[in-house]
Amino acid sequence: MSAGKRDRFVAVWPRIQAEVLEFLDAHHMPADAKTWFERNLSYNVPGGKLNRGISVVDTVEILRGKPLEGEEYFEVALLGWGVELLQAFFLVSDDLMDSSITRRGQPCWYRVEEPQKVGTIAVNDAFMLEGAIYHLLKRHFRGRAYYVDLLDMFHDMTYFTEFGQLVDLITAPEDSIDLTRFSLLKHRTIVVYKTAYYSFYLPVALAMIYAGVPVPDVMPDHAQTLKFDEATVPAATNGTTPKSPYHVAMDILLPLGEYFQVQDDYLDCFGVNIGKIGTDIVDNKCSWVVCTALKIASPEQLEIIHANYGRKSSEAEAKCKAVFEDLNIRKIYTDYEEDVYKSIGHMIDQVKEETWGDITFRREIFHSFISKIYQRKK
Ligand code: DMA
Ligand code: MG
Ligand code: MG
Ligand code: MG
Repeated sequence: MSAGKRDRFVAVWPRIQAEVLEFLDAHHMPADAKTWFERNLSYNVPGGKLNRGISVVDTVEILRGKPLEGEEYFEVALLGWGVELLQAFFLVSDDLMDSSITRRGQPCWYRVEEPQKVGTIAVNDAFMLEGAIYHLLKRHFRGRAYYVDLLDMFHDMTYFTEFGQLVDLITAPEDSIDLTRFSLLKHRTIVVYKTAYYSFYLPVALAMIYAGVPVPDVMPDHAQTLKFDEATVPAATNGTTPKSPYHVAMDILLPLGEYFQVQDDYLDCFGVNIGKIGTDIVDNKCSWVVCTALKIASPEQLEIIHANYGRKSSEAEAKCKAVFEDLNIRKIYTDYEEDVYKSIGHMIDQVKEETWGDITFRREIFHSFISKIYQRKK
């Protein structure tokens, strides 16, 4: 990604943050509450890679075939910051639930002690990050015909993410370690819901709604057709009716999001300087790494994994990692990455480009996305 693109996106954040905080003034909130929220926003929203937010801008520009200018740029960037606020809401709560230590190279928000201990106030702070999204949407889009489509999109993707977090968390209970609950199919259910919908489909769908790609009567959600016993996430419709561009986008972006979360799971175990300390082994998570290991481990190796996975000790964690090294999970991962990169590339090649007035649904939308994550190291 060019530095200029990122800088331009970051440059609108102060205005967005100021709009959010202005509303607390309008409600005569005490000064310390405003200062608290300001710190919450500054600490949790702008410090990440910003891929999700910038993808909203990229997608509208690709649909239009030209760069956005002035107030239009601001509006689209605001939708992008909406996705980043949603991400911050999920991460603040995820770190609390996962008992994580660091995020983006600094202590997780709930662990901050100065100038005042955050602790479980982080729960309310997460809710407020979410609340800011709807305040901003109302302020800027209340009168537009597509306002309700934007709202639905944020709400639906939020709900799906929460489904995914639920399955992630109950599949990893702290007190009962039972690896028979884990499989790559279970993993797919978890990651499509907890990551793919909001990280991949949401930014593109928002951009399509904003740019004016016609919204079908029934938006895709895969509930009818998403079968987790098949090798790839299948088509969103049965083929009798032509697919809407939203369906086409979902067909590509869910597998892409699955690949992204496999990378996240891999980096949790094998990454260096990823800005966060991996906790998946100690947290007993159904991660791609352990699911892959369980499939190929010898009886002796299985015994070591069973005895050490999900235990609250770094010795046990190290024993699991040693088995994962012996099983050559690193090599299996690089092969997986090549395969999935190729197969998603083929899916993109088959997208039919379509034009409505001055907007064109282009393959470039998906190329731009996959190039942001291919072989990522953090
Ligand atoms: C990420 O799962 C999903 C959401 C909705 C935050 P994770 O716990 O693997 O994320 P991380 O590795 O960033 O803690
Ligand atoms: Mg986590
Ligand atoms: Mg988690
Ligand atoms: Mg992770």
